[in-house]
Amino acid sequence: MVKEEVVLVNFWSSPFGSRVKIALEEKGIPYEYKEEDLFNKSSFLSTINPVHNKVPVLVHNQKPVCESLNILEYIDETWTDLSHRFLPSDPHQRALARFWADFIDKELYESSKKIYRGIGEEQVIGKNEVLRILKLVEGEIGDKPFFGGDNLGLVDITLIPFYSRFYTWETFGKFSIEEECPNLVAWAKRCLQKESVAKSLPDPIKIYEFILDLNKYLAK
Ligand SMILES: N[C@@H](CCC(=O)N[C@@H](CS)C(=O)NCC(=O)O)C(=O)O
Repeated sequence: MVKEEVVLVNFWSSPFGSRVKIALEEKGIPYEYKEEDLFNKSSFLSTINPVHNKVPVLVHNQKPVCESLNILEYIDETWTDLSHRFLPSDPHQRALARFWADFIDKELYESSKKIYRGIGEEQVIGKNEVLRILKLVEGEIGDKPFFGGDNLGLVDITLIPFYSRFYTWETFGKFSIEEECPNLVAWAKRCLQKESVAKSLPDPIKIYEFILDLNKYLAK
């Protein structure tokens, strides 16, 4: 068998990078981890992601794949024989999973930034937007253990990295996500029981401290 070379280029706090870590862990794919200093980006990053110059990038046998959702689908399509599939086989179910993953991807990060970067009215807007998104998403779990059914699927892997940021959002925004979205928090706790998730998510306190420092750095 040809030896696979799998490298993940990432920055430790990235929720997008955590998605890729979870996917690789779920499939049991051995990989090399390369931490990229986003405050002093390497020339390697611009070689492997010349369009966006962002992490994560998965380099599989020297071929880079960019954009976390694209990487998740690439992993799912490349290692089909390992573990379960992240995307359902039914085309309509697959379209729905892609819809929700895309919705989370486009909306949640940007709205959440208003909570910890904004002040006054902007912060309130961010909090309301985040709760609207989380409540819509929560409605999609239904009575399944995971969005993907009995296993983690595309939507679970897209959303769960943001759980590490709930503490930051709640502390800055002075609200409780568990009070507003109890089923979603129960889902997140279920996800954390999976080793693939537990070992891929950064510590919420470290994220909070990092964001405090980043806010100071950006204010300079
Ligand atoms: N849509 C991208 C987002 C990636 C992204 O925003 N990465 C951030 C780290 S969390 C980054 O590399 N930022 C560096 C920069 O913006 O210069 C994905 O899903 O992979």
